[in-house]
Amino acid sequence: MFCYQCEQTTKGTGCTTMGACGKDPETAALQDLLIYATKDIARYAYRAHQMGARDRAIDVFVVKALFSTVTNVNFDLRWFGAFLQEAAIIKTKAQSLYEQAARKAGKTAETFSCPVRWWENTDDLQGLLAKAQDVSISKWIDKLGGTPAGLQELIVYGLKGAAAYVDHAEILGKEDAKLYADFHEMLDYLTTGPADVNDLLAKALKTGEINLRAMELLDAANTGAYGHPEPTQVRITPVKGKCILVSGHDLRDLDELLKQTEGKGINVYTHGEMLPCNAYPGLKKYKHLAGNYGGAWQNQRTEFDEFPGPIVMTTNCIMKPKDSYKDRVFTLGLVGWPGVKHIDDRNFAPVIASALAQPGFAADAPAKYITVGFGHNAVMNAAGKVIDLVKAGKIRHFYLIGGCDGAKPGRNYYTEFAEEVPDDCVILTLACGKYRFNKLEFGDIDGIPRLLDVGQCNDAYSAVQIAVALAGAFNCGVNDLPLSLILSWFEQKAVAILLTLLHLGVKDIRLGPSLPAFVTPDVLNVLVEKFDIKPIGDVKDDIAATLAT
Ligand code: SF4
Ligand code: SF3
Repeated sequence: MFCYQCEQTTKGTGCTTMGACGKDPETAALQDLLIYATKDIARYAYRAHQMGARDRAIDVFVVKALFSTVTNVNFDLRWFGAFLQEAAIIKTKAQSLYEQAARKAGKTAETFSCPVRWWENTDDLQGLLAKAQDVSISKWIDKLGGTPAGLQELIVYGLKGAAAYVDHAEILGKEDAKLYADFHEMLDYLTTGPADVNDLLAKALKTGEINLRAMELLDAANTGAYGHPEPTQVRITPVKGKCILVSGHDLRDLDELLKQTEGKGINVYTHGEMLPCNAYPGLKKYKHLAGNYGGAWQNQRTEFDEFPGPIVMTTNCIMKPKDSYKDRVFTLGLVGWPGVKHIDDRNFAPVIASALAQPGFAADAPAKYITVGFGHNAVMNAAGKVIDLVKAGKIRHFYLIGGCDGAKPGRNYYTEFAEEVPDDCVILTLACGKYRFNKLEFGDIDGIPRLLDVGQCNDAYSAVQIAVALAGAFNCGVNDLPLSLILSWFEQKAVAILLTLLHLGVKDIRLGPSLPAFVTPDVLNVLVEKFDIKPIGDVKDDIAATLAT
């Protein structure tokens, strides 16, 4: 196997014998083959779209396939075997859709050769595994060289991240045919074996634009279904009683669970990236949404062990469950772990039965709260005051300290950075990296909290909206604002967001805790030259540098 798609990749270069995440070589191989299959399917789907023909099943499948290969989503070999069987059916559909559309348009359909005949005998697992060896990323690196291969992967990872957001939006009934077509176009581009560095970089930025629209679509889906997040005090200590913990990112899953548990004497707690759900009017209306339990994903093996009830994993990031709590874990949607129960069609009856059979919390813990819910709508409502405070010199600088969390010790940088931010500066934060500092006391500046939790990783869209609005108010560009971006990455959604920021021309981003293995020194040079992107360094030096500009 060779996988270097996430920040925890072995030795910072690539997982080759077993994933640091727990992904085994066979599952990694089928994930590679599935990505190869989506590219093959996209050749037909893209051309069909161009002639006005689409099949929603193809579009949705490609997005789900991409999302399923994001780090820490699905570790189940059999699942990917089944996915490839479905992919073969989808390929036939896409091909005939394209050929019919071409016939209708009086054109001759192109024919494509595909060296690895992945769609044949998909029920033969060993055969699939053998074919997967021919599409391993290390093969592309050997063939094209590290820089072009890494840039191709950068695009694939950006698409994987964007696919997660498109999938969440689709679940809430929001879709955009053009967005699906753009996924196909980009995947089709990758089948041509592009090696021109400038062209690949331009396409990577285009992937950032695709992700911007994906996040916009999801923002509309989430706020359309559940209202705009509003500043909300969330309890972060448990209360007495039976309980269920929900982790991941999907709002609809939480909503359905809250509906089905209403009146059953079970409290529901959010975990990880579900914390911002407590701020949506359509979700916080449920009295038994009792607050948040625990922190970011990488602490789950301790936190889940101690939680006295079942745990529902809605998206990434699942880790290998300990035997002590494995029978209390339930996966949903695209998440999978071999031997862990999977909930279909959001029928939570088994989860409820498990909650009632578990002890629950014996007593109330001392009450503690944090405030969340500063999405773009809430911040815009306070924009007038914020602008006055900037003009009066009371707010000197804004920091966006956000992104994924992870287990590396270097991530303490983000905690120290937040602690060292001067008192006359405001911190915006988003995604699970915020758990590094969101329980600290930051106070306020004339009533404006110094720590504003914008939401989940996909709410980077909100942060962009806020930055654009501030730039508008000060009649300047986003890069001229007293704003610095201090980002942490872990998986491919963070890659997608980074590409979005670069697409928007945002410069001077500090990125850590380490730089992606798929970005070679050549590519890094270009990024530094064009975007002044830098690795994180010493906290005090970095703060001084940001305040000096
Ligand atoms: Fe390694 Fe990350 Fe790939 Fe897992 S997802 S195999 S940790 S690079
Ligand atoms: Fe976190 Fe997985 Fe990326 Fe949604 S939950 S930001 S790491």
